[in-house]
Formats: sequence, C-alpha cells, structure tokens
Amino acid sequence: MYNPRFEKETFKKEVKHNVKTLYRKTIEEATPQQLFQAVSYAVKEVIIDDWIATQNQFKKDDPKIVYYMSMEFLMGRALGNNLINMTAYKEVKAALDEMGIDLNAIEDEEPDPALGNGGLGRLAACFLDSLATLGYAAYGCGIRYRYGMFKQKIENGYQVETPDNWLKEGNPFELRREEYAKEVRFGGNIRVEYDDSTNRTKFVQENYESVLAIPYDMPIVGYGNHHVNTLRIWDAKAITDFQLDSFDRGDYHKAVEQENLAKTIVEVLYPNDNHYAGKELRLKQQYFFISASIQAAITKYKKTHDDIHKLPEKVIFQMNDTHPTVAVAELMRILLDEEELGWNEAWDITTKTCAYTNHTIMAEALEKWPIDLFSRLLPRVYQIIQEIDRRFLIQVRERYPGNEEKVRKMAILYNGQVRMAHLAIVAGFSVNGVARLHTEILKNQELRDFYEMMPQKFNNKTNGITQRRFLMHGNPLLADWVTEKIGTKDWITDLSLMSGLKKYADDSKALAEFMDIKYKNKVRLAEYIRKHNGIEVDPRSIFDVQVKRLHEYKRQLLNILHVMYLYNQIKEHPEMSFFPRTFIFGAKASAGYIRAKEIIKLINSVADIVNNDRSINGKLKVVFIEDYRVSNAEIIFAAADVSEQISTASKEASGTGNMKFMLNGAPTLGTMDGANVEIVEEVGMENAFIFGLSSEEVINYENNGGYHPQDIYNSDPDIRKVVDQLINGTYSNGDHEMYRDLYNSLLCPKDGSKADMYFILKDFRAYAEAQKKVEEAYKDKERWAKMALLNTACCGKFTSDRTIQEYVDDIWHLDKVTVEI
Ligand code: 26V
Repeated sequence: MYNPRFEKETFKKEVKHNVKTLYRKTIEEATPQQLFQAVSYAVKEVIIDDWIATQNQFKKDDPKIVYYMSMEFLMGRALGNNLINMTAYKEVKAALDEMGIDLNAIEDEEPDPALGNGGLGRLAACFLDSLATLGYAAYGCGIRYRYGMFKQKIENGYQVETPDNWLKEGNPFELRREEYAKEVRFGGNIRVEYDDSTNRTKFVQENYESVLAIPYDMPIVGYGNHHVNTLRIWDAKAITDFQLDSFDRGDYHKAVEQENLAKTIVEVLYPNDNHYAGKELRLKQQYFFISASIQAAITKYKKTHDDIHKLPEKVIFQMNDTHPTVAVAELMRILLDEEELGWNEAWDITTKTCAYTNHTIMAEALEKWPIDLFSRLLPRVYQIIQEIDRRFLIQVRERYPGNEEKVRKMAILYNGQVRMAHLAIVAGFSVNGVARLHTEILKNQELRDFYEMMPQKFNNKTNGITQRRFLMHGNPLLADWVTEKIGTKDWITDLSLMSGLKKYADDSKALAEFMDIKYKNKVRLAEYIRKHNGIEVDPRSIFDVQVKRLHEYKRQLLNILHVMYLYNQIKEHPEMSFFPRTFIFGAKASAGYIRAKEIIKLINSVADIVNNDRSINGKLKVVFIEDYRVSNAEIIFAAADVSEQISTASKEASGTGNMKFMLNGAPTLGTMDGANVEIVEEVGMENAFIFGLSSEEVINYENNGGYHPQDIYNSDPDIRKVVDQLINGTYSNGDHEMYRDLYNSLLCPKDGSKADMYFILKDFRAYAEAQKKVEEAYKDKERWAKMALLNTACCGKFTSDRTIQEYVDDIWHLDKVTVEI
C-alpha cells in the first residue's frame, strides 16, 4: 500500500525539522535517543490526522463503544508497530537509510512501555490492536504508572529488580489531556439526608480525601484502515487548595496529604502475577482508574444522548479479570446518586453494560478484600455492594430453599471479605474463560454454583495474538516469505489464509527456505545472547525455549531438572548419541516470590556448570535471558525450534506465548492444558509433543489429597540422582542448603502444603520421553521442517482478530466503523 503521507522527501524534511526545533541540532549531531524522538514525532504527526478523522467518524456514526478496563496494558514499543500498521515501515526505513539512520537502532532507543505483568496485560494490548484493525470503537482504560514492570538484572545468578523509569526521556506518542480531568474521592463518611422536595434519600460523602485523575491518551493504530482508537491511561494529581471545598481551603495538612496520595497512587505497577496480596494501595489504584474511566464514559455518553436508560445500547465495560470489578458498584453509584435513578433501573442498566473475563483458576489469585479496609476506603461503594449482595442472596434462597451452604458459598460478602469474582459474576451479563478447557473447568469446578444458577452468562473466548507484531514486526523474513508463498499479503488481516502454506508441506525447496529463515533468526538471537549474556551458542543446535513469568505451576523447575538429568546422562554415557541443544529461559519472578527466585538461581547455577564443562563438547548449553520483555520476546519467538508449554494440566488458563511460537514455526512440547489443547487440535497430534497428566487426572489427585512423590523418588534412580543434586552441593559449590527449599517442595514441604503440588516428579518420565521424541524428530531434517511449517500453516485460529470478532458477535455487539479520509 503506497502511503503518500510518508513520501520520502517530505518525511526526511520533517525529521530534520524536528531535530532542529526539539534539540537545536543537525541529524549528524543528534544522539540516537534524539533521533528516536524526532522520528516518532514525525510519525505521530501523520497518526494524528487519522486519529482526528476517526473521532469525527465516531461523531457521525455514533457507534457502540467498548471500554476495555484493565489494570495492565503490556504494550511493547510503539514506533515500529505504528509504522507497520500505518503501512509505512518499509518506506520510512528506506527514507532513514538515505539519511544514514538505521531504523532498527532507532527502535532500540524506545523503552518498552511495560505497564503489565504478563499474559493478561499482553492480551489487552493484542486486543487493542485487533479492535482498531477490525474498525471497532474502543477505549483501553488503565493507569499511567510512573514505574512499570521492574527491570531484571541477574547478579551472581540471582534476580535483582531495578525501577523501570520508562518516562525518563518523555513519551512522544502520548497526549496529556488536562481538560478531561476527573475527581476521585476516597474515605470519609456518608451522611444520609432526606430531600422532601424530591422524596429521595441522598447520600453525601463527607470528610473524604480526593485526587484529580488526568488522562493521557495514546493512539492505537489499526492496520491499513486509518482507524485510530485510544488507550487512555490516568495520572494522578493533587487537587490544589484553590479547588478544595471552601471549608477546607487553607488546610495545609489536607493539602499535603492529598499531594502524597496523588503521588503514591500511580507510582508503581504491582509486579504480582497470579498472587493476591491484599494491599490497600492496590485497591486505591483500582478505584482510582475505574472511577475516572466510568465518569469519563458517562460524560461522553451524555454529551450526545439524553436518555441514560439507553446507555447499554452504546456502552460496554469489559472487565479484564476482577481487578476492575469495583466498576459495577461505581456505575451503580453514579446512576443512583448522580443520575437519581431508582435501584431497579440502575441495576438493569449496570447488568446490561458490564461483562467479566476470568483469566486464572489459581486460588491464590482470587481477590478478596477485607471488609473493614474496603468500607473505610470506599464507604458509598461498599453500601451499594451490601445491597447488591442482600438482593442476590434473596434470589439464592428462593432458588435453593433451606440451603444455607449454597448461600455461604455464593455470597459476595462473606467471612469479613468482599469476594470480587462473585460481584463480577452477579453484576456482569457475561462471564468468559480464555480457552475451551479453562471455560469448562470454570463451569464444572471453580464456578460451578454460579454456572448452575445462571448458565446463560457463561461463554468461552479462546485467546489470540496479533500477527502484526509477532510476525510482521518480529519476523520480517518469514513474513515476506509467507506473502510470497501464498501470493497475498491478506494474511496480515486474515490469518486463516496461512493455511495456504499447507501445500508446501512436502515441497523440499520450500521447506529448505523455511528452515533457512529459521536459521537466520537463530543467528540473530545468538548474537543477542552473545551481546547480553556473553555466552556463545551454536545456531545449529536445537533452540528449546521457555519464556514466561516464573511460577511454580508453569514448571520451569521441571525443565531445569530435566536439563540436569540430560547432563548426568551425557556424563555417564559419553558415547551416547546426543543432538546439541540450547535451553533458553526468560522469566521474571515477582519480587516477593522466594521460591520462584530460587528457581532462577538454580537455572543460572546449572548454566554455569554445564556451559563451562569442556568435556561435553558444547552438546548442552543453558541460557537465562535477562529482562525478558516484549521487545526481546519478538526476537526469541522468531528463533525458537521448540516451544515449552509444560504447565501442570488445569493450571494455565490459556497461554498466549504458545500461540506466538506456533505462528513462528516452533512445535509445542507441552501438556494438555489451556490453549495447547486447541493448538494440537489445529495442527494435529503428530506435529506436537504432548505428555503428562490430563487436567482430570490432576484434579482427581488434588481432590484426593495429592500423590506420593516419595514413591517415584525411591523407585527411579535417575530422578533420585537429580533431586539429590539439589542438596549435595553439585550446583551450589558444596552448599547443601542453597536449594534445600526446592528439594523439600518436591518431597516434604515445611509450610504444610502438599508435596510436589505441581506434579513435577509425576510427569518427569513422560516429559523426558517427549524430549527424546523431539530429538529424534529434529534429527530427521525434512520431517522437522514439515512439522515446523505446519505449525505456521495451522495457526490461523489464534489471531486476536478472531477472538475480538467473537467478543463482538457474542458479547459486545459493536458496530463497524469505516473511517473516511
Ligand atoms: C493476577 C493478580 C492477582 C491479584 C494481585 C495482582 C494480580 C496481577 C495480575 C494477575 C493476573 C493473573 C492472571 C493472568 O495473567 N492470567 C493469564 O492470562 C492470560 C491471558 O488470558 C492467559 O493466557 C494465561 O494463561 C493466564 O495465566
């Protein structure tokens, strides 16, 4: 697509102009960071036109809008992605080349906006990309954290966290929009008064603290359609004494307190993934961005509509997990107290606009706020939740007379806690899981009582990923090859066309080309590893990759124990045939998750020993990639041979990394968990390596008190040897205590939990056998190439475009917008 607005000479002039006006410099004098800024401003200039055109189109068409409410948006870098979606990447690259500027180097100057932890935040980012590309009106609503996900350093094998000051140099793509600020109130008390003139009881919040929420807007560019949506993230600012109630004016202490509240609220993203910690500041963050977002949505709606009852025709609030669930009570508050509706009317509107997505069944992730904390911080919202609960329990008792057990199990307020998931299910009209298996587990296990009472709410939306970032941008060689082979670029917006590659599955020439691209991408990753880790890896070895957050259920421990086992095998049988393998890890552990950090240390210790053992002739290498994040992920997926998806079955809701590997031609080595099940369904069992307990088996063991890892330890000498190496000093310079906790977690935990809760030893043999099959398959070059190619060819289902279209068809019912330019 030719893009006149990126005409070479015009664009070059624009960049020169920006360098001059921003920095009083010439191109030659500018630093790489300054060039990044200048180029970004030149790109933004063009985006803004489309952004305005899109907003004008919205005014004309008045489409229904989805507000995607999320505590996290793991956007990754914007420059390259925006260029791709503006269909100007190659033009701009050429223009910059002529100026002696390397676009890739410029892109590397951009910090990764890491306003998210992992899967849930990255999914939100892929969804925004697809919403804009499909032409739907959408806002992402979130928080502009001053510090995003921490930067990870590895020092002496240990993870060290340092702050991510991503805004240090300024963010060229954002717009501060002070004029749309909203006030958000915390604490105080509620005075109830009766208004005779209207016959209404009024609830007045007094003695509260408040902050101003200031929106920053970032453009979300659709692919090749001039559609630009908005990611609106909120910053906090103290309300100046000028704006304080006249009563409070001049109250110095209050002014200082509000200043502090504003500063702390948006200070940092909590780096927990799947673990609820019950921190008051976290609840403040939640209410802060939700209140501001809902207020803004209502203001916007009312500007062009006069009947608030019709809100559900124009607005959807999609809650990304339970973190934004306070939205339902905040919406009720506004409808009751500000719009002065009756309860039933307000409830009718709320339950037609709010919908909830569940992203995990891990019990420790469930948000349950202590009532005393919650009611102190959000007194009016709490009253409303009490009333929602009261009315809901009447229904439960009607449906299950005399069954107080049901009432206890389903209540929103119970045992001194507010159960956010129950609130989300009761108030939302839709509850969805993120992969078929996950949704079935929700219906039949975790949320069984709710499913029984309101089955119509439950539905599945299998996750997806955007091919624009994870193929076009991350793997341009393969992207161009795909276009050539299937004879069209249309896969960029219709991933089902990838099936056109299937006809090359037995074409030796095509297979060789495909593997040659893989090889080049492996060379690129090997260079990255040399530069960042100082480790030499052989691009001809099998690149076996596990990159994701560090969590026990994801079982990086199983992976590294297996590496230890292989190392033992090679040492014991030096004559044994063994295809060289590079095991690549990348993972951040939540700062307070001690056991996860021990696993990182173990991986690095094993790497130290194995990589420096000359006697094994480089057959085995272990690499831990520091600071795994979106930007290096793109390089890693492109270079992977094997995709490790080895979670304990039933625990991984979906996984999305699995899909990114598949897209880039890496077969899955995994359990029947999350979306792996659907991946195998698409690509065929023969093109994946599946092993281990099924989710039913895992759940069965769990319901019967676990299993006995000691039996396995006693009967399998290879496993015993590996487990013993955790405490005999092999990987710890003779220190017998360094990995004692990991050893205990497998055999005899000291914290009262079950031994080997994640079935690592139980699945070990099956995993080792599956790994053996990987090696056999890889040795047969043509067979492997065919498997790899078929993975790319069969990935069509896993585009987030498909996922979003399903959300639109079944939940949101949005209108398509065509931006006229
Ligand atoms: C949960 C919690 C719990 C409370 C405290 C802070 C916090 C922060 C983040 C999370 C998110 C955990 C849920 C999550 O990321 N789930 C992942 O969602 C992906 C997208 O649906 C899915 O592919 C992964 O399987 C799932 O683990």
